[in-house]
Amino acid sequence: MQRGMTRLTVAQALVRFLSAQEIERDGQRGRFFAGCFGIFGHGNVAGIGQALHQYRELLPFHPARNEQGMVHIASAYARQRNRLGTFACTTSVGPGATNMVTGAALATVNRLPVLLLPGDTFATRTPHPVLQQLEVPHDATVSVNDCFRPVSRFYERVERPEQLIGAALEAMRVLTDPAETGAVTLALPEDVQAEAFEVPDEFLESRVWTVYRQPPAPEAIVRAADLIRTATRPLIVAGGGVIYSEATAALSELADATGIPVAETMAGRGALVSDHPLSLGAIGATGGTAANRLAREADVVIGIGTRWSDFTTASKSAFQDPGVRFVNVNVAAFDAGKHSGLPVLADARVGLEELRAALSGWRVDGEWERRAAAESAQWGEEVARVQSLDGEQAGSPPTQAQIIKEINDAAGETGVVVCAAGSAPGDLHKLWRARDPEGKSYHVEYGYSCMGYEIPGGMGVKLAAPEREVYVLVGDGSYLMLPGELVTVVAERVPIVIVLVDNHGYASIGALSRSVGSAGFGTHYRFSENGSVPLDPASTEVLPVDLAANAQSLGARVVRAGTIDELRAGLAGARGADGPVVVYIEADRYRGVPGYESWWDVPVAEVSEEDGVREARAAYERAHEHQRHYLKSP
Ligand SMILES: Cc1ncc(C[n+]2csc(CCOP(=O)(O)OP(=O)(O)O)c2C)c(N)n1
Ligand SMILES: [Mg+2]
Repeated sequence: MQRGMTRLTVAQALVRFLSAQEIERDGQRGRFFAGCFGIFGHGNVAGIGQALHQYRELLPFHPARNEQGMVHIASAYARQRNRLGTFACTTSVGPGATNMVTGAALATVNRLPVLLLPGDTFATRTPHPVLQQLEVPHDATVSVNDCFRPVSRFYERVERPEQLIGAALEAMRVLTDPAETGAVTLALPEDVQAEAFEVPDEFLESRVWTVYRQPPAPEAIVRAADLIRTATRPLIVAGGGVIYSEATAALSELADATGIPVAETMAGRGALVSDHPLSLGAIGATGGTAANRLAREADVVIGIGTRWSDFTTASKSAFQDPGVRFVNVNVAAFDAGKHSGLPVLADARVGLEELRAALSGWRVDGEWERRAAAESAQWGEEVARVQSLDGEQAGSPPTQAQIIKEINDAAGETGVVVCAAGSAPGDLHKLWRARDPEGKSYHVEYGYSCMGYEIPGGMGVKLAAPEREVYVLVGDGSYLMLPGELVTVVAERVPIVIVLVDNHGYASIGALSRSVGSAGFGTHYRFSENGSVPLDPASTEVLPVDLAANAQSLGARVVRAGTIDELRAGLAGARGADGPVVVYIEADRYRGVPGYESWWDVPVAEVSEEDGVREARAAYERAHEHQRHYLKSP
């Protein structure tokens, strides 16, 4: 054996490498991989599984229940840590591996680092076809892991041991680069995992990856400041990049110095505390009147760390000024170029600080500032009105708006709400009062809006921030997608509060379906009209399903709340628990929070025999006229 070399299996070398990776930003340094989640099968148990066991002191292992769920845990952890840490995820070959594809897409869409280590079929191909292998007759190099290619920011199949070294370093470069990050997949054939090779000791030594704060090009800042100075109705749109870059203080300083009002995307919600005088709150399809009215008139829109999703832009109808122009401060060139914007390629914090310096002495038109204050005050009244609408008094269960208010109050300044899909994200986006100056109280995964993210997501947040209280808001539909991960939360003794809102089906899609003329078809949990046994006409509408009992059977402490008062008591009683507490509550399916002067492009059937659809199509065509291309160059 050569000097400076150690003979290890590929899996052992990889586990040791992962445990030695560190990340640093602003002089703060820490380990990058908090551990490894996994589910073992023949495709990883003898390779990665053996290595994780041998080095369990170096890289803590956590068993998960569903491979998708464990990727969600890693994504949520990474988001809460502002992308300065994550978990690795190991699976067997075949179904275990492909179960991670949805998680990979979620991470990549949201630009969150996760390292995926799916097992793969033999590099030698000798025993093929192995259990769970997909055979592709015309291409022997294909395996199901090729599904990871479009959803990964870096993909490699390690077919020979020596390949591991380059692959691992490239994986780390991508994971720790804020402009490139997302899911990174290293597919590991099961024979290669167990194969030994001479590993250079340097590969195993501690390695620090520094996240530098990319400064903007000086000319770009001059041009951006010149453009903003010409504006009479400028608007800042704060995205997730503001929070990941820890730029919330820089944002409020820029707003204070210039008087430019701030609207927030889903990922950027909470970038400015809600009681800041220039906070307009949520913008876009799930936005409020303050942000949406000012957006309609804005002449220069300054996007900071946003990827301009259709929810933010109201499907490109939010900004209606004919000459509207965009400045995009973003660490990713891909996003900085959107909407024909003036690209300011930079870290959000440095970009905001330099913009403030370049705009020194300039202040927004007083009329616009007064407008912002008036709209903001009016929106605050509307939020209070909506949250005072009492379902119970109307003889029905509490409304979701009321439930959100209780969670918001319980969460205080630093508690975190976690959510992903259904009607709750839109309601939260509109109603949440953000109080944490670091902008970490609002964790709604709305890039992929993946049902099932909520419970594993809450666990990831709590692992990343044990000092914060975590409140998961999950609908009955989302709960049923991935309830098994509750067992992981129980096993790991993670004290989070899960508010399970049962409205007997997909209230959100039901409302959407009614709005496109399809009467809520297929969105209500009830006995099927096409069921195997003829439907008893006297049967009740609600299915005999007890989700609270389900959660209890999975090991959680469960509180059944029938009223808002019982919800409040349940939330208070959950404090100090040593594991998850599920507060189950039924909510009014139909008394939802309305939309506010916005639109979402969901195409309606152009021809139909149904009157409702024809009416919806006519409304769709009228709304569509407001869609823009934003082609005007800055
Ligand atoms: C994995 C996945 N499948 C489908 C969808 C489409 N979808 C969005 S919301 C929703 C219904 C969610 O139901 P629930 O969690 O009960 O929330 P509610 O709409 O009732 O508030 C569906 C099916 C999705 N977002 N994610
Ligand atoms: Mg529901």
